[in-house]
Amino acid sequence: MDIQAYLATQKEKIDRALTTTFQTCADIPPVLREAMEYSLKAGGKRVRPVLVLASAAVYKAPEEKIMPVALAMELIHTFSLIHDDLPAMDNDDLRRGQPTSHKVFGEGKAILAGDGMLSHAFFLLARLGKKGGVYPTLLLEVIEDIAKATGAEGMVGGQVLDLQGEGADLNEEGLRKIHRYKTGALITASVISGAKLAGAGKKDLEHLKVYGDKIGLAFQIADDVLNVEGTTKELGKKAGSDASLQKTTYPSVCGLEESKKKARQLVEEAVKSLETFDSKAGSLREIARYIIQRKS
Ligand code: GRG
Repeated sequence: MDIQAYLATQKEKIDRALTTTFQTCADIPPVLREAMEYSLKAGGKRVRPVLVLASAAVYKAPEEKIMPVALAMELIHTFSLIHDDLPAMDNDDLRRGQPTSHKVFGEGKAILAGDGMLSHAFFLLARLGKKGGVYPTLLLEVIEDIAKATGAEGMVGGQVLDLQGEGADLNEEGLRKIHRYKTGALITASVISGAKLAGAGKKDLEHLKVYGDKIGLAFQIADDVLNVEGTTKELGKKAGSDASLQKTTYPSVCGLEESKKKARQLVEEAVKSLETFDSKAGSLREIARYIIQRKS
């Protein structure tokens, strides 16, 4: 398959759905709507929603049924980026090639735009129960998984460990833990939620969890490498920021070449975890390979 063409098609569909997601919410204050749409429209690779749709496609689920979950994952991710860029956290001026939310709207509105997105994500998920076609207990399980992956035992917890780790002398194990929480949890939840709602069985879900965990870690290692090797223009965010913040990263602990080797190994293991799946898992296999080949 042509992974670039596949990703472009999926991204276009997701972008289209994202632009209409607030349309039915008439009461959003205009400036808040503007701030939320600003960050969503700024771009982004849409890796998490692509994963939701790709894992559901393994079970031939209709895309329109799964799309709200895909949008929810992108909303949660974009919320995390807005908050991550704040002066109290990484203090970044550039994201997705544009000035960060707080630079344009001020810190207060940027925080609230992130809060609004997080709430809207769970609104979309809960509304799936009303639309029918999803067993309430299954939906609740998916909402539980996503809430856990987002919160204190997932991404938010990972961000706290990341803040604590600035300037600290972390070893690879400590770093792996931060990456697994901060980045991996949401990636794994994307894979699992799409598959669960599409009807995946217990055994498949176990394999998909291994796949998600492996690509999640590979994704963050690739991000650490790109922060060293990429340019600000390519990345759409400040290159070299990890070193300026004295962050412990894979390249700082293991060196650049060893980090790349580890990422390649994880991708191989991720692909291997899908060996019992047929050709319908082809997109998941290619996404795993793309994750370490990307330039942004
Ligand atoms: C303060 C409540 C509260 C939450 C904050 C900030 C945060 C939680 C979590 C940080 C999440 C974060 C920035 C993780 C790093 C993961 C990462 C590699 C982000 C970049 O993802 P890409 O490359 O970005 O998918 P695009 O722009 O393509 O979507």
